This record gives sequence, structure tokens and C-alpha cells, in this order.
Amino acid sequence: MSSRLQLIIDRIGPIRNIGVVGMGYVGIPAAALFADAPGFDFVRGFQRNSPSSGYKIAMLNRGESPLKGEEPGLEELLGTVVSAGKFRCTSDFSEIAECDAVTLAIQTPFKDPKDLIPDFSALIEGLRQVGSHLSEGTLVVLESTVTPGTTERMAREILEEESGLTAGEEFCLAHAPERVMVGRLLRNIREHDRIVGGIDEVSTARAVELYRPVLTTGKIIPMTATAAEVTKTAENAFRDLQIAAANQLALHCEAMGVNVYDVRAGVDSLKGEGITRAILWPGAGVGGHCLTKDSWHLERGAQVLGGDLWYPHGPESIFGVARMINEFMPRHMVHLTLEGLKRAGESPEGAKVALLGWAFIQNSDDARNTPAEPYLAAMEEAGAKVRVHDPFVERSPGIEVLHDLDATLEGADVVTIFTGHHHYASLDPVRVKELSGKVHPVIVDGRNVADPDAFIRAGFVYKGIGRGDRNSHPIQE
Ligand code: SAJ
Repeated sequence: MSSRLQLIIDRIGPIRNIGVVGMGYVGIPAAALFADAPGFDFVRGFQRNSPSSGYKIAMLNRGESPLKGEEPGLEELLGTVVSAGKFRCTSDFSEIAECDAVTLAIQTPFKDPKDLIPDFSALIEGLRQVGSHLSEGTLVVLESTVTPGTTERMAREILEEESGLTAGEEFCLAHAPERVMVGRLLRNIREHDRIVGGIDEVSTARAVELYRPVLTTGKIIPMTATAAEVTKTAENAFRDLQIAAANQLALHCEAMGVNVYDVRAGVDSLKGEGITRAILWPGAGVGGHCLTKDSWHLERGAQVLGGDLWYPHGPESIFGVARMINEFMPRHMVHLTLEGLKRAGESPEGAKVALLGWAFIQNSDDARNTPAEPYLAAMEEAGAKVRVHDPFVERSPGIEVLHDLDATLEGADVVTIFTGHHHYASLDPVRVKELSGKVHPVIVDGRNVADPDAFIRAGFVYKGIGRGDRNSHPIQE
């Protein structure tokens, strides 16, 4: 423990001014909650004034949320902290110098999972910005999910190089990974336990001081920075693995003519005596910014920190295989669609496909790494004409997103459900058939939202993930 750093912290006193770099799904709710905490004086949100996201600065300074999906309480809280003068968004990074603590919530995608090369370009730029205006005694926290070892190594090196200060001696450095899900951002930050890992004890203690005031039921779990990085990447790798197990089971159930949801309920019924069989939900695929890459951060961490590994790792590790299974599911959706068209006596060539749901998760506008994308590409390659509908996603690069459901279903040979938005749970088979105008339209349900029997009664050819009990049903004339 550096007594020198402790002396500096004692001289500065409690954290009063906070900076949050990256106004996205993680940074915006975090900044609003810091600003709402009585013990903190002022919070600055730092956002690059880029063509794609500069518009957020003015919106946030009007107390408006640039996030389109349903985010309970966020707009109100932003309005409160802006009108109270406790939060302001800026693109002037020189104001970092005024901050006692700075958090970075910046995307860390993977450039190439095969070679396990992450794309840290945005994070590195953020670290350089922070480093070049860093004041002595400031706490810097990485909230982004990173390859284990990144905080102690790359982040420390860049911040020291830019600031001329020494981490652990003249400034604090920690990793406190975000654990939010779209649709419940504020609740997740307040109620989830917070993993806090400093590069030393002083840094950990300073980070605990930062996060404790925003927690309601959540508690702080302190550890080292590297252990915190492994915890975060592991919890997502485990979730991805659980989903892959559910998807593998669904594929087997289709092959065996069984309903995976009956099996799931059965397996899940074995409870008590410490037995938990939390089977997650099979589906059309795994998207988003987290599960699609965090297993690779974990795998890379093991290789970077562990050197030459003699045990199964990378694509051969259980996490690598799970990634492969989950990435296979959109291809399975294509298979079900082609099988459905064949049953209806149709070819994919020229077939009209109504793809329902572009967001990667239900009731959200977040379309990052949506599993619907490889499906769209494969169906177009097969000669089909695909129209995409999503009630939340306003627009998405390279495709037209429709918001009129009836217009999307008009003349459709196939209706494919990719996202479980609540809008699709009330699809009326008779109405959908009317709109399609086909004798035997095909419905492919990737999220188990449609009632197979109702669609079959209406004359549809039904295909559903894990529905081996229905996928070869007799077609109603
Ligand atoms: N999915 C399934 N079956 C399931 C659950 C999810 O197919 O049973 C699919 C979803 O449709 C979606 C994808 O997986 O396409 C990811 O869904 P998610 O519910 O995991 O949502 P994320 O990725 O936003 O949230 C995860 C969460 N991680 C864990 O629960 C361990 C969240 O707590 C993290 O904060 C988030 O990753 C993150 O930011 O890391």
C-alpha cells in the first residue's frame, strides 16, 4: 500500500467532482446516479462531438435521454439532475482536470475472435484523453469489460505515459465492471452487487467510496483489478454457456420430436438440497455487445497472463464451443425457414420474408450484433426478399427498418420472429394469414412467442426452435 498515495488522497479529501467518459447505455445511467447522490457536488459526462453521437450532448443538457428503448426512471432522473445543476455533458476533455474520479464506459468489441484480437481503439483514445488532463490523486475506473490484465497493464501504461504520474503512487486505478441490461439500467446499477478491483488497496478503497453511494440493495465486493476482470468476463461466459446448453437441447428435442419447453419445465422442477438447474431459454441466437465477445476476452486473458496453455483453450475451450453453438442458431433459423417453404411447396427464390424483430433483445432498441443479421444475409443469398420490422429500432446501418407491422406482413410467404418484443405476442394468425394472402404461409418462431396450434389451425406451416412436437405437424387444408 502506498502511503504516499494515501497522503495525497487525505489532502484532497472526499470525492466531490466526477467525470464519466462515454455517454452510452452504461455511462448515461451511471452519471445520472452519481449526480443524484447527495454526497457528490457535480458530474460531467464526456462525449466526443462526433457526427454519429455528438447529438447526445445537447439532448443530455436538455435533460433528455438519447436511449430509445423503455428505460424506467431514466428520463425523469436526467431531468432532475440537469435542472438541479448537478450534471452537464461536454466534449471538452480538458475539464477532466477538475475531477476527483473519472470512469470510462467505452465499447470494447473484438476485431477478430479467431485470433483473439480485441479492438481497444476507442478505449485507448479515451484513456489518452483522460491521461492528458489527469490531476494528481484522481481515481480512474474502467467500467468497460476488458481482457483480464488490461487495467494493470495497458491502461496503467497509457495513463502514466500521458500524465507523467505513477499509478498507485500519484493516482488511483481500478476496474469496476458494469453489470447492466438494457431495459433496467438504473435498477441494475442500484441493486446488483458491485465488483470493485483496485491495482492496490488505496485504489480499491477510493473506488468503494465512489460506488457505495449509488447502491441501494447492492453491496460492494472488493477484490484485485485482475480478479474483477476475470469475474466479469466469466459471468458472461457462463451465461453464454448456459444459453448454448439450452440451444443444444432444443436442437436435440427437434430431432427427437419433443417439445423443449416441456423438457425445460421438467428439468427445472428438480429443486431443493442446493440443487439449481437454471436452464435458460433456447432461441434464435445470442446478440448484444457482451455475450458475443466476453468469452473471447476471458480466453485471451488466459493466454496473455498464462502464456503457453497446455489444456483446451480458445475455440476448443467449453466457452469457445458455446460461442460456436450460439452463433449457429441463426443458421438453424434459415434451415427451419427453408424446410417450412419446402412443406408449403414454395422455393426461397423470390419468397417474401417478414422478419419481425431487429433488436438483439426484447423491448429494446439495441441492435448491436443482432442474430437477425446473419439470417437476413443468408435468406437474401437464397434469393428471398426480406422486410424487417421492429417497433423500437428507429434505423440500422445498411437496412430499412419498418415500423408498420401490417405493411411488413403484406404478401409475406414467411413470417420469422427473431426478437421477443411484446408486440409480437398478440399476433393474430387469422389476420396475419389475411395480410399474407397465401394458402399456407410459413411461420418460424425463434422466441416461442406464437401459439403453434393457433397458427396451424389457421393453415400455417409452423416451425419453432425446440418444438420437435409441432415442426412436422399435418398441414390444415
Ligand atoms: N438470450 C437467450 N436465452 C436466454 C437469455 C438470453 O437466447 O435465456 C439471448 C438474448 O436474446 C440476447 C442475448 O442472449 O440476444 C443476450 O441477452 P442477455 O439477457 O444476456 O442480455 P445482455 O447481453 O444485455 O446482458 C448480459 C448480462 N450478463 C449476465 O447476466 C451474466 C448483464 O448482466 C450484463 O450486464 C451484460 O451482459 C453486459 O453488459 O455485460
